Order: sequence, then structure tokens, then C-alpha cells
Amino acid sequence: MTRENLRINAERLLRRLDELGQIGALEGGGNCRLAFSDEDKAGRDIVLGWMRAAGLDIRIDRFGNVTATRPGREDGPPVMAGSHTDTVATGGKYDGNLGVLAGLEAIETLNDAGIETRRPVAVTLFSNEEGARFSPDMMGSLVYQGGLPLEEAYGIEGIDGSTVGENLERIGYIGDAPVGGNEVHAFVELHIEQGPILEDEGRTIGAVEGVQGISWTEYTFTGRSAHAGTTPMSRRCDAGYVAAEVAAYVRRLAAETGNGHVSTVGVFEVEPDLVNVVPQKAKITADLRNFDNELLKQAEQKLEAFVDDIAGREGAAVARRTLARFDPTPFDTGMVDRIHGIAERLGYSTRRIASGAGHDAQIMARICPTAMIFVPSVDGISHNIQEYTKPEDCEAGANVMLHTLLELAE
Ligand code: HGY
Ligand code: MN
Ligand code: MN
Ligand code: MN
Repeated sequence: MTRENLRINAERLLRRLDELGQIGALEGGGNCRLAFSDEDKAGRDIVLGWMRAAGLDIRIDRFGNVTATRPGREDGPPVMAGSHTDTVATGGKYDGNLGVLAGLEAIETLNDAGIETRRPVAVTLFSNEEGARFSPDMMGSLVYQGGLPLEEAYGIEGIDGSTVGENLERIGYIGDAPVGGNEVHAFVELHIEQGPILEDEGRTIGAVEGVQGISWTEYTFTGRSAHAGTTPMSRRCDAGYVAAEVAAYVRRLAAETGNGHVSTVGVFEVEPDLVNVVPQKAKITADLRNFDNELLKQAEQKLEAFVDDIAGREGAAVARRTLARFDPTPFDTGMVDRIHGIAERLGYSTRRIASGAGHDAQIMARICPTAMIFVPSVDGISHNIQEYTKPEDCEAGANVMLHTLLELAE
């Protein structure tokens, strides 16, 4: 078997995707493995078992990031694949999982073929990529890279009031290895596109050129609860009304900002949440994204001005909390070209593409040459229990991953 003809073991990859997909399985399909939950632990455990069975050197850092390494002829910084196995509450079985399992599959294919590489080859499972329970997202890779101090990360409180540190402790994933200061030769992440472009164009592989900027803000509006029937409209301080106006504005902001801007209000809570009480309090989150940082900043400024104006007119108090803020991240052009070339050489229909979603790769790009491989999402949906990617596309992405790691490891 020549190296060029080397291909991953698709049956093993797909079987593991299914097995991991059983953990935190939801009625009707999909997964819920929120970061540092018991389901997240169970998902980590099964992947760790496969890593150990492959005879890899396992390193768990103090933030629960798990790195499994296959030695090379020489020591030194590894060529690394990686992604995440935590999910949003209505997640699918491919988001993140495909990247971790394809990295492991590529390493096991090298084992099966008895191929010795010059450099070590590793795969990392990063903690809490989603940020849905504990913000910001990409938290594990941020701590791994040194962008978020460990103690600060431990203290972050989640949507259910408990802290990251308490939960990491509870699931037993505070490892011994230090965080930060990690040297990596190059990083490659395979991920589902989570959008419609590859499928619409009938493409199999996306060579990802970069990730758009992300801005997450939580707003808490405080008004005054009052009787919904007796209180004159002019005498109300309706926190729910303010939140609703802001949510509609966040939507309008996308068209106003342009350049493919996207924005949404994902969290919308009112108190006391009763039919005949004017809301006393309302909490919403605004997720704004743009590939142009200046336009993203303009959108943030316009939103702040709108919030102050509408809340001021209603007499409601405003509390703001930044949950995440990442600038647009371009990937290493040499790495993107390499992925594009390998995909074409393997016979896959390929295009360059940008990522609308955040990924661990955008953090790893701070410490080493980094790029991503996308495969199509059926109907372009993700963060939805119907998330699906065809087996042959998972296999294609993993084969591009295999040859990218192999080239980088020489
Ligand atoms: O929100 C994101 O883009 C990622 O899924 N955490
Ligand atoms: Mn993901
Ligand atoms: Mn996701
Ligand atoms: Mn992601």
C-alpha cells in the first residue's frame, strides 16, 4: 500500500460516531452533552478509552483538555488534530465529535499501516467549545492557548448558577498537566460546515480560510412589575417590552450592517413570566457576527445606543455583561492551500470557504499554523437534533485530515 493510497477505516469512524452519539441522546435524535455535565463526562470517557486502546500517550491538563499523542521518530511539537465533544442542548452527533474522532481515526490508520512519521501526531479534545452553559465559547482552547487564565475560568458561573471549577472537579477531569505554554507544530480541525454552501454547490470539501468575528452580550433590563389590567400604559415600566424592542432591533441590524452580517437573540427570559403581570425583569443575549471587524464594532455601537435609548424612554435600568468577543480570524494561507490541494488530489470536489461558526481552530491559530476542513451539512442545519452529514462525506473529510497530518508530520 503506497502512502498515496492510504485511506481511513470508515467503518470504525462511523461506528464510533454512532456510539458517541448514543451518549446524551435526545428523543428523536441528536445529543445533549452540555459542558462538564455527566453526559459530557460519559462522552469524554468513551473517547479516552479509544485513545488509550490505541496505545497513545495521554495528557489531561488542569482544564480537562485531553491530548493523545502518537510518537514520531523525533521528539518536539506535534502535528495536531482536534475539536470538541461537548454539545449545545439541542446538538447533533457531528458538531465537534467528527473532528475529534477523525483525528483519532487518522492516527489509528497510521498505526494499522505501521507508518512512522518524523514528528509526533496528536489529537486534542478541548473542553467547553460551545460556551452554551458557561461562556465564552472556545473556553478550553482559550485556556490551553493561555488566552484565559485558569483560575478565572474556574470561577466562571454558568446558566444554572454553578461554576466551571465545581463541575470540572465533579466530573473528575482536572488533570495534572499545566495549561498554556503548549508548543504545536500545526493544527488542523475537521468540522461540519453547519451551513448550506457546500451542499448547495454539490461540493464535498471546504478548505476553510478563516472564521468571522463573534460578539456575545447579555442584557438585563429592570422595570417594575404591575397589574396588567389596572396600570395605565403611560405609568408602566415594562422590562419585557424593552427586551422585545431590542430583540427586533438586533434582527434589523443584520440587514443594516451588511457584509453577510448575522445576529440573533438566543436567550429571552422575563420575570415573573405571568400572563397578568407587567414584567419586572427581562434577560436577553445578543449574538452578532461579521467577517469585518470594523462593521462588527459599528453594529455593537449602534446596538448599545439603541438599548440606552429604548430603556431610557421606558425608564428601565440596564445591566450589560460581555459573554464573548473574538475578532475575525484568518487561517494560514499555506495550510489552506495544502488542504485544498490534498482534497483535489484525493479526487474530492473542493472549494475555499469561510466559517460562520466559531471553532477551537480560531484560538489555535494564535499559537501555530492552523486551518480547517469542512464537510457538508444536510439542509445546512446544525445546533438542531436533525443535524446530519452523509457517511461518505465524513469519510472524505477524515481522508483529507489523514493526508494533511501525514504531510505535516514529515
Ligand atoms: O457559537 C459557535 O459558533 C460555536 O458553535 N460555539
Ligand atoms: Mn463545533
Ligand atoms: Mn457548535
Ligand atoms: Mn465550533
